[in-house]
Amino acid sequence: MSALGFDIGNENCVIGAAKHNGIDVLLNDESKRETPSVVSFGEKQRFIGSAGAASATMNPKSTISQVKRLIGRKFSEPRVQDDLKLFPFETSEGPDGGIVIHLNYLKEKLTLTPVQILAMLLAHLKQIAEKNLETPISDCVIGVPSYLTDLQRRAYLNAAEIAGLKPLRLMHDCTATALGYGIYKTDFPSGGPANIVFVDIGHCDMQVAVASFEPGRMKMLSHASDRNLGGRDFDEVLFRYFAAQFKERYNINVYSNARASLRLRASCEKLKKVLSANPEAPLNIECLMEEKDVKGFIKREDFEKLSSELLERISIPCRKALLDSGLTLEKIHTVELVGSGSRIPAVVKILNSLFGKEPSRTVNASECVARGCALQCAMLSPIFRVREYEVQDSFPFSIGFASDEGPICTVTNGMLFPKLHPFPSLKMLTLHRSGTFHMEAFYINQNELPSDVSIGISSFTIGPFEVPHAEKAKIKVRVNLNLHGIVTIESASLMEDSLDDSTMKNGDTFSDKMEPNNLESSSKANGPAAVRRHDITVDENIYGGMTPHELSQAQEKELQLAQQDIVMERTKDKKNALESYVYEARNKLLNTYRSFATDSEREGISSNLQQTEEWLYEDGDDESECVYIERLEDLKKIVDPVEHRYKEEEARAQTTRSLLKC
Ligand code: ATP
Ligand code: K
Ligand code: MG
Repeated sequence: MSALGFDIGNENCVIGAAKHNGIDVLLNDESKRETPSVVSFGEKQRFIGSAGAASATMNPKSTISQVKRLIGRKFSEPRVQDDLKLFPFETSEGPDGGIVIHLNYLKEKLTLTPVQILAMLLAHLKQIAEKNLETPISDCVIGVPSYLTDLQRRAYLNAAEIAGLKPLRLMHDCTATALGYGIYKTDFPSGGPANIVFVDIGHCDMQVAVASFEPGRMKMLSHASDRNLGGRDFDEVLFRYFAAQFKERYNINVYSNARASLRLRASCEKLKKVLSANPEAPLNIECLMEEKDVKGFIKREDFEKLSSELLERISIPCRKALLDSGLTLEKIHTVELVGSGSRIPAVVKILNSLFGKEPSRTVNASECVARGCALQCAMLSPIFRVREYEVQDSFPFSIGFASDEGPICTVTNGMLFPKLHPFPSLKMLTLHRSGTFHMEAFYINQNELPSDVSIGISSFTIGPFEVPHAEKAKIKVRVNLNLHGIVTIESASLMEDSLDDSTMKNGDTFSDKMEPNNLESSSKANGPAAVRRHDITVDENIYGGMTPHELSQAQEKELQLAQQDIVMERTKDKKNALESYVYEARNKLLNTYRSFATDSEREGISSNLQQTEEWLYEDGDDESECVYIERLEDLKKIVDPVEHRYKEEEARAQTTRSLLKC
């Protein structure tokens, strides 16, 4: 058994694994610590991760990257549309308003959702981990951006389920980073908590969090983010600059050509990295399009000028996180910079002036999320013993509840979990109802949410139930903002409470409006022994997402696609086996087997080997597994007798040698 942590970045994924002596980052098939977040559909099989990235330029229309941008989102969202314009693959609106990806695969039309693509990535990471650790894996913790909505969190869980993984927690990226940072650190300043700001700038987004550390525990004070600001936006600045330049200078329209766009974007990214270390950088692409070689050049200061709007936006979530943490700048001990997008010198400069101190880079910027998640997984798993350490996260959006008859607790407008409420968190609602009723979970404040997110989360039907001797019964509803940051009604029960009955008989009026004292904490959930409770059915209706039927269909599809990949891998193996057999047999026939075959046997075998070799390069280049197996069997039939004679002779010689030794 092991405990895994996954960082699913928009560009790269990282796998952390808790072992008994610490956390390791696992290497992929190419011995790399980062695995590209890419799924590519080849002619007959999928290529995922590094192999997917390798086939991206050859197959732009059937290569899906940046799926993180699309998970749990609506096709019609303006920002989604902006992204889709940049992606070479084809998409459309799904029946539920979600995104559907269209592919041609195995001579058929294939439609997939972003959740299914994420599942493929997760399954690939799972496979890498299983190969590394030589054991089946299901327990994991997956890092997620703090700005994810309820629906998006559910989408991550769906993807994990399709991939055969069991996430013990979806963990906010910055919380994972903070956990890894704090748990073994001993050199915090004395006298009060150490407050650290974490700034993570990745490929597509930036997240900022303020965490406070004390011996044995940490607490997330605030989360803020810009889900549309990351390294790729700086690439885009360069892309637009050079596309315009090339239009003028070479008369080519890069936008009209998917492959050329892809190549120019990739070159701009490289150029950007060069500019992080050098004051200027050249750009050269051979045969970009219309058989034209292109050349360009840019100075760092010009790049910074072109990026000024982006650079200004960096400070917005930083200010917000600081404000929400309730701390002043003087109370901030350190600013820790993570995520590879933060390597741009101008970004560091801005943070430096904003916080009034040089940001540190003591955390491993590309691995911290995966490591923190692995650590959390080990802490949650019963088979690992990790030092006692308390992690208290906070939720970035306010969540409220309403029922048929208005908001629960009118005083607070239905607020159940105010912004930055610690979670996981259980709340007990006490309502008085006479029959089946409905409740609704929603985000209270549109302003806290990323743009385009609607406030509705889910609705619940609670009932039916019998009301004994009274018009209204006391109903207790347990609401859980769970470890994943997903809000659910965990249970509802009818309370047969003698005390309530008596007050009712006294003619008291009952209100289901929540008064503050009706908001009990979970510890008071078990009432006095006199109370009898009966469970009531709760029917949950989530606004969007997958139905159980769709989920099982997706699981089936994934199995089928995975099986196809396995068959193709095996076919390659069998073809390779046949190929090496041909070379080996030819070699042996000339050497070790030489005196054990008759002339005609040798001739027969030779010509057969020759034929097979030619066949392999021509008609047999792309055959099915069993054809290669048969072909190999056929060859073996004529080579085996010779080999047999040779082995017999070898054995005889061996016996003679050992007899002589005696
Ligand atoms: P996200 O967190 O947004 O989902 P991710 O975790 O995959 O994405 P990272 O691996 O943290 O992203 O960062 C990738 C980004 O960092 C890319 O945009 C890449 O171009 C950029 N990057 C990497 N190295 C440098 C560098 N030396 N200078 C500037 N940018 C860099
Ligand atoms: K990453
Ligand atoms: Mg990241």
